[in-house]
Amino acid sequence: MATLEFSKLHGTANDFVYVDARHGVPGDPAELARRLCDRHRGIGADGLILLLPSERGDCRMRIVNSDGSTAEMCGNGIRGFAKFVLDGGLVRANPLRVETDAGVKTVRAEVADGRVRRVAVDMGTPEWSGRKIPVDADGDVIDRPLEVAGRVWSVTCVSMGNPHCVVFVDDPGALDLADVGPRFERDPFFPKRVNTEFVRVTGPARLTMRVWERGAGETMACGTGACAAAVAAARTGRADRRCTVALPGGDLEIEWRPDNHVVMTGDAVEVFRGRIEV
Ligand code: ZDP
Repeated sequence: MATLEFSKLHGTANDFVYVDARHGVPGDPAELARRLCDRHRGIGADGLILLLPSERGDCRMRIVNSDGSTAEMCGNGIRGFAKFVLDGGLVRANPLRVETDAGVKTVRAEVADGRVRRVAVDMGTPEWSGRKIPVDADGDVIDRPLEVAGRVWSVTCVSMGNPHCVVFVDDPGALDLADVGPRFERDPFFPKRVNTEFVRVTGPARLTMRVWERGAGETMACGTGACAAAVAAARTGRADRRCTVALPGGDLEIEWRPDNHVVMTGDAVEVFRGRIEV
């Protein structure tokens, strides 16, 4: 048995357990994530996020989904990560350069009364090339028909460091996501599985979406997913390059800059800190 200190934070209600793992963690991170994220037998979270040392940035973030799989990048999680690191004085740098499996991201924290409140993240550039996302297609996948769960959907695919499939629909609220989501996630068109966003364009600068996340199921929000929805909407002429994405857990502001970088801004909230025997 070992005692693990953790913080629990959320960004737009996408919640994570954060652990300073610069000196290691007890046992296997995948097993640890499954135990800690369990909402009945553990702390409860959509994923586990570890602070690690970095040679390329100020620090490194690793995200393990609640099912134990590893994700390359995590938009809501990286905002909480900045708050965890900066409020705790674990690393002192703002902007903070965070190494992820999707490259080094620059994170700017808005601080008020000595606490991080909102965070803007340069999420890098979208990757549209099918094989690189990866999806099982050559070239870009823009409004392409794909049959899943006995229905033909029009899908636009993009990587924001992790793979996304954006589907524009009239009424995301009417979908049986628990049925349709896993079928997208496990469809052979997506060799590394996929995060799927069901999006309604509600104005020239406003999208409403629900997300089924790879390795985590339906969540209240997905930062990389909101970026994916925004660039897919802009590229297909459905919305402006600057928009608000409304998710069940709250709003995210997304800007697809002229230099092709996507900047996401949203909240970062600490819920509690604690110790747990593992
Ligand atoms: O790519 C994946 O496996 C995602 N489930 C990772 C988590 C993404 C996240 N919800 C986000 O906000 O980008 C943290």
